[in-house]
Amino acid sequence: MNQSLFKRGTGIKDFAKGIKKMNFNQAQFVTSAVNLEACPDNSLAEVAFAGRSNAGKSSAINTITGHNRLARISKTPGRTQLLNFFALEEGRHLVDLPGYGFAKVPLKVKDKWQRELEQYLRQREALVGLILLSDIRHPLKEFDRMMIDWAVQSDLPLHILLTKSDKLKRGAAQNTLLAVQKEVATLDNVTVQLFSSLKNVGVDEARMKLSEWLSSPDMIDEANGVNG
Ligand SMILES: Nc1nc2c(ncn2[C@@H]2O[C@H](COP(=O)(O)OP(=O)(O)OP(=O)(O)O)[C@@H](O)[C@H]2O)c(=O)[nH]1
Ligand SMILES: [Mg+2]
Repeated sequence: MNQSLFKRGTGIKDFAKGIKKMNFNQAQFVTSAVNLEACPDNSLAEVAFAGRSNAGKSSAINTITGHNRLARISKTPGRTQLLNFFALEEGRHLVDLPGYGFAKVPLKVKDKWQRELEQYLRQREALVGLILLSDIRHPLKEFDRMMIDWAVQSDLPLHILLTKSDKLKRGAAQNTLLAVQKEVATLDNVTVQLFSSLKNVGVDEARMKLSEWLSSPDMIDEANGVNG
């Protein structure tokens, strides 16, 4: 029963396959796009960070890149209202998406945003994977589940970060991880891990997943020494 759990686990062995590790510390802000048309046109591969408002998307981008204030963090939910692009190197991006399900945004604005977001997710060719952030204290709410279903149907790999894991005791955090792992075990290309920006939990594991997705075939060859 648990076989698939092992199969889908990330591990050090992934780097043995010759995945090029991205240089996260070099991340730079590129642009804030209001819609799909405004997104950078030089993108070869990008990973988007999605999740409910306040889940910790911007914090995670800062932690993963080792920058304090690359992505803007706020105590007021709904802070991120544009598609914010960060380049790790030319043409390889992380994208900070606006949070969904934020109640205080006027309905009209919310609808518009939902549409822009949907258009980006459906039509963005450079998109190679989704990081779904979900607060460990109330994981996988309705919107999260919709996002997972959509990713599976669209053949887009999805990796869940159970964020703010520092808010739970170790045992409770592990139990939640196991429960969520069990829930997604039958889904192709859906993985889960614990994450805390505050305590630097799961940063290497998340970087590994991003490197795996963002390495295009030619970069993997390069890492394997195929091209010299
Ligand atoms: N304890 C704890 N708090 C965190 C962690 N990550 C983020 N937070 C806090 O959670 C709040 C929201 O964080 P953001 O990173 O702005 O969340 P977001 O998902 O980008 O929010 P929106 O842009 O509104 O969608 C902030 O007050 C952060 O300080 C964490 O790992 N642990
Ligand atoms: Mg944000």
